[in-house]
Amino acid sequence: MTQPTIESILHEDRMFPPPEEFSAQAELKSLEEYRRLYQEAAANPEKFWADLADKELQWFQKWDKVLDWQPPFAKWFVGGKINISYNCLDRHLTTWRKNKAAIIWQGEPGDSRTLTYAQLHREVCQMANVIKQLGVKKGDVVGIYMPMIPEAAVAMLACARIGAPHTVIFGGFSAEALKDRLKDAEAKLVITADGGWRKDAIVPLKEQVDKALGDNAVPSVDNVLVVKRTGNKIHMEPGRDHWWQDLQANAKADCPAEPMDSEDMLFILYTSGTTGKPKGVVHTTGGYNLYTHVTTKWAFDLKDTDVYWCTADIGWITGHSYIVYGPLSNGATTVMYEGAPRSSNPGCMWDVVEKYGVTIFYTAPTAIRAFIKMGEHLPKARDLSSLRLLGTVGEPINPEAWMWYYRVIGSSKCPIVDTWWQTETGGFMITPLPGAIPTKPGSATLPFPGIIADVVDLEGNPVGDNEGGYLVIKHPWPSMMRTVYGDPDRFRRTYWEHIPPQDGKYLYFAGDGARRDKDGYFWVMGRVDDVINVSGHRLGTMEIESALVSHPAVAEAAVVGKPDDLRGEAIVAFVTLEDSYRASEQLEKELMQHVVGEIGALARPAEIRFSEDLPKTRSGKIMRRLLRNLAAGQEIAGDTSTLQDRGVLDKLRGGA
Ligand code: 7RM
Repeated sequence: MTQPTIESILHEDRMFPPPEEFSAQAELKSLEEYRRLYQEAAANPEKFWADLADKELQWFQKWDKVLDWQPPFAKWFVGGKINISYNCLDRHLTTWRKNKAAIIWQGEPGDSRTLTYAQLHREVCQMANVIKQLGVKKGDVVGIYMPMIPEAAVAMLACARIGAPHTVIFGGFSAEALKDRLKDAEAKLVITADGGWRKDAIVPLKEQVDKALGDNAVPSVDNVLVVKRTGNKIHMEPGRDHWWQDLQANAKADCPAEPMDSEDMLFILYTSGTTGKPKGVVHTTGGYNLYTHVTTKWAFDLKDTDVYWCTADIGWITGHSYIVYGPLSNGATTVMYEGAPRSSNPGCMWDVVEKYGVTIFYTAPTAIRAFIKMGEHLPKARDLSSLRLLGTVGEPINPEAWMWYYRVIGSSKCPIVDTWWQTETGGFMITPLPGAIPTKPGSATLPFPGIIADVVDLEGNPVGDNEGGYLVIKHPWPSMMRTVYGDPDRFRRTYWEHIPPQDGKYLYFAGDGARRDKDGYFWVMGRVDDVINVSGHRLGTMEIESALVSHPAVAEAAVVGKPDDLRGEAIVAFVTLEDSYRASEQLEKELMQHVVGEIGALARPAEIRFSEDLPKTRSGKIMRRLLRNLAAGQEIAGDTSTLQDRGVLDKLRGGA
């Protein structure tokens, strides 16, 4: 079951209205209500967001101006003072939520922990004080390289509390990738753990940090704060490394939240793009807090009685917006799980649902496809009756996977919210509001109120119903990325000039292809650029190519995605070797391992094909389109007249 094609979903006309009982208790109860709200927001987005900012968040000082839009640079709630850690913690302490579970954590070897809002607040304050003690000041960047343990969320909230932007680096990234990101962000402090559990094994996170910082490779880093998690033996560098538990013992449990400017940087999160190194996506404080708050509340129909579980890792935007900030800002109970399904425990996800009575479950199509493969008997053997809403994110979902999710996990009674958004957008852009919008399997349905989305051609002209085009956003929104860290020019070029602005009108180019059906529903088809989506993780083909070429044996490399049943796409690398090297299975393994070392296991090629040459245009550009056809085992489609040497294709086909 590979990613849906336009042919397969053009014929998808199943429609699932929200269950009546669900709508009755939802904040938005009908399509008419949604449309009314949508129109109202579209007519005056600034007023719409300002009213919500007033109602939903606590400000130390109100803003002077809702939106300052100097395309493509936006400022929201200009002059306002706010702290997201305050909105996620302190304001709940004066209500009954003080002793409500904020985080329920299920650790991998079987341990677990629940932190109430009061306890979480205390621990965040302690860490904030420790971070300050280690010399971190407002504006200093802190790197977070952590397993899925509560201290990961504590670290983020502690940084936010004192105004130190965090940059979370996914624990699956290699030392090399970690180093690049810490360097680019000029991090002062790294927060990590002695290790984390990953499918029955310990991931040596601290060892990776040591490697990344070795030879003073990141001179900005003065200190490393290490959380004891697994108890495995690690090296502690005197003067640089500190145990969190030691410093916590003497840390004060009170630390006032710093009043931040709305536009102060909250975090940098690196994400893959078409060219060059991953870019640091910059998000700021006020608009991000508002948008993640409101989208969590409406798209998940969040109630105080919910036990909400998002299965993402904190290292991705989904973990930032929808494990930590959105849910906690709403005073919700958010579940964190360190484990993952694996052959030794294939039903573990359903055990977590049953154990905690999870009511809202949010995961990725790649996980759903894995659940399907592991078999219905696993969820069927558990009591999943607590579930009332399901969500999906990360890539287009195949209608058949959607149907399985609906029937087997949701017992044909839970609405499914298919949420389309990106690291860059900060929060959901196109998503059902589950009490109001009928769903269609495979469609993210309609834009969130306040979001003006469209499908256009390369000139920016809207295309007709069911015609493919580029997905764009036509008006700024509060949680939009503000810039690429240290490279505003790249921000402008990548997102705002791909489709040339007309009469000063800038369109945000998402990099996705989409179509809109006669009901106005959006069907996202996937990336139109050289970004591949492996198990819901974004990887730039350029990054993987650069990793390959950095190996002495490799002369040239071209990387493409090929359809894959489980992962959506799998990485196929075409490689030409330096003269003194010969292709071998041994070398193939070595190159795969090399990519893992440069980027991380998530970038390991599924296949490496050695070739004497790569198909190129006369001007020397590698024709990836042809390689994609070859990798997928398809006939070469489209025009090959620009190909420099047609013999190359025959050779590649023969050799494949
Ligand atoms: C949240 C996240 C973003 C890219 C995006 C799309 C794809 C995400 C959906 C989807 C179809 C969805 N951030 N994508 N959600 N495609 N339907 N519901 O995934 O920055 O890592 O990736 O993911 O291609 O551009 S991300």
